[in-house]
Amino acid sequence: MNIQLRTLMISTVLGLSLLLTACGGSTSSSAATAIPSTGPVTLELGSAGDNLAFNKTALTVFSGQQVTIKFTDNSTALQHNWVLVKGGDDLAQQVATEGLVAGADKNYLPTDPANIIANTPLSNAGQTVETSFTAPAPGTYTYFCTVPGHYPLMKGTLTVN
Ligand SMILES: [Cu+2]
Repeated sequence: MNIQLRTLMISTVLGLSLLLTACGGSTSSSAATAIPSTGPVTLELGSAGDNLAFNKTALTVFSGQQVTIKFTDNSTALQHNWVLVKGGDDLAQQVATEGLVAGADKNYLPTDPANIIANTPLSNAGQTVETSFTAPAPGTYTYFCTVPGHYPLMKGTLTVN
């Protein structure tokens, strides 16, 4: 094969691949937004001592990821829980009010769990409680404590990428 023919073949192949790259724009952008393959994750947080606050107010996971939350009640006398709702602060306020109406017998959780993605049981002082769930669609979600008077002080944001 002479050099001229080789050069011609190489430039033809290069030209073709450039053409394919240009046409493949939509393909490469959808690949960039694909869900990363990530394994199960355990996230630990607690109450900020005796304060009505979590010691972590921001958590991040990937959509579709299997998530376990371990919540430790670092207070000396307070009950808490960790509740994740399918929305932001407005929905958290609604669920907190419904939980207050439901009362301690229902762990301060609404009878209808439609707005709740996950929740731990109530914790007593010094106790660690947990819950597992599959991370929902990308977005931001409020987690908070439904023990009366703790919301809106005791809350945080779960970011799902
Ligand atoms: Cu609380």
